[in-house]
Formats: sequence, C-alpha cells, structure tokens
Amino acid sequence: MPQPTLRLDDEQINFYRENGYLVIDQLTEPDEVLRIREVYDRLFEARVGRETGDQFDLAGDDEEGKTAKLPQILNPSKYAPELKDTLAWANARVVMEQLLGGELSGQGDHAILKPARYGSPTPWHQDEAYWDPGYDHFSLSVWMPLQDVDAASGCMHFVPGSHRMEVAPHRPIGNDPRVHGLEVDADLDLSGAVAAPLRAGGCTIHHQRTLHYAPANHTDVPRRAWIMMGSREGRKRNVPHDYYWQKLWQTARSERAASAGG
Ligand SMILES: O=C(O)CCC(=O)C(=O)O
Repeated sequence: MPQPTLRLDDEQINFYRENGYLVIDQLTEPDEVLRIREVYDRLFEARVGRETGDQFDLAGDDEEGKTAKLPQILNPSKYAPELKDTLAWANARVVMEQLLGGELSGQGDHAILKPARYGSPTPWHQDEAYWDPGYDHFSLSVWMPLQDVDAASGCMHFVPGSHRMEVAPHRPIGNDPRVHGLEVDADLDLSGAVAAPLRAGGCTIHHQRTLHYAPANHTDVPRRAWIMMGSREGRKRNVPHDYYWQKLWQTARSERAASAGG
C-alpha cells in the first residue's frame, strides 16, 4: 500500500471550511493515473455490477439495450480491489481525515463516465439528498479526473458557501421516477457558481451539502471521473429528515439490486 505524500495546510483547510469545496492540483502521479484509467475502462466495458444494480444510467431510464446517458458504477473498488492500493486512495484518506477532523469510519468510491460528445450534464444537486434521512451524516467526496478536464468536457462546478444550507428539495432528473439521478427542485441562486478545471490526477473535494454540477462532455475524449468518499460515523436522528423525493424512485437499478438480494 503506497504511503501518503499529501497533507493540507491551514489555508486549504480554512478555504474548505469557508467554501465547502477545495481544489488540489495533484492527488497522485501521472503514471498511476494511466494505470487507474485502464482499470476504469475495463470495468465499464465489462459492465461489472450491472446485475446487482451497481452499474446503471444515472441520468436515463436505464432500460436494457439503450445507450446510457451517464454511466455510473457504485463501488468500483469492489470489482477491482487494486484501486485501493493506490497513492490516490492513500492521499484521499489523509485529506478526508484532516477535513472531517478524525479517523474515517468508511471509505468508498464510485465512477461517473461522460462518453465523448455524448455524456449528459450532471444537474445541480447536494449529495446528502441521496442518503438515509434518518441520520446526520459527516461525509465528503474527493473527485479525481483521469484526463484533463474543463467546462467543455464536464468539470465540476460549485456554489461557494452552499454547504451551510439545509438540503434543498430534489426530484429525479426530468421529474422521471425511473431515473436514479437527482436534481434540485427549487429556485436557488446559482449566480456565484465557480468552475473547477483540473489536470488529470488533480482533484476537487466537496462537502455532502455543497451544491454542485458538471456540464455535458462536448469534447472528443471521454470524461472519466473516479470519486472517493469518506465518512465519520453518522448520528441517528430523533426526527428523520423528510427527503420525500426518495420515495418517488422506481428504478430498474433498484429492481436489479432487489432480485440480486441487495
Ligand atoms: O462527475 C460528475 O459528473 C458529478 C459528480 C458528483 O456529482 C459527485 O461526485 O458528487
């Protein structure tokens, strides 16, 4: 297991606390990015996790035989454990522990692919809108592109300071309950949003409540993002949040997960 080589300084930690996101120029080395990219492409090509609901179309109805608008894999490291044996994973852990103020109780990952000239936008949302409303969560994401990325290819955009908001109302993308992806369903002020272009192997970090978005990929190169998530133990709430939009979901992904016993 590679030893971590990264530590955030006070300025970076303060920036994250103030803004709910942070940009880091280099999380790992270029040669490791290439190795991760090979694994990443193999997992999507082999459609790993399709039967268990771990691979699906985040922005479409996910019908069998249709080209996915926004292919996603949950827990790619379950299918390729070598992903955990990387400098990126080790550095992400250190950085997440610094920002969450203690040891992680969980570290997971997912992958979102925007195919060349096709991958659709990831609409504005807050990650917590997907999660168990019965808990207070303490979590963040480290988003690493496996090629250079800018607004034309689908880099991350954030609304600074939005991590201090409550979770806004959401709905399935396009108000279609067959779609797993969520979008904000409220008239929010997005005028202060900032784009975060990056070199391959850099990363952005965002808080579970930070409003974020990534445009479609208009370039000739696939936009590959590997996202590592870290959390500290959640706290059970006496009164659960009302994340009513989760009750709307009727997705093929959850049907596949249920028939696979998940
Ligand atoms: O990669 C994307 O398009 C969006 C990523 C995202 O929403 C996330 O990491 O929470």
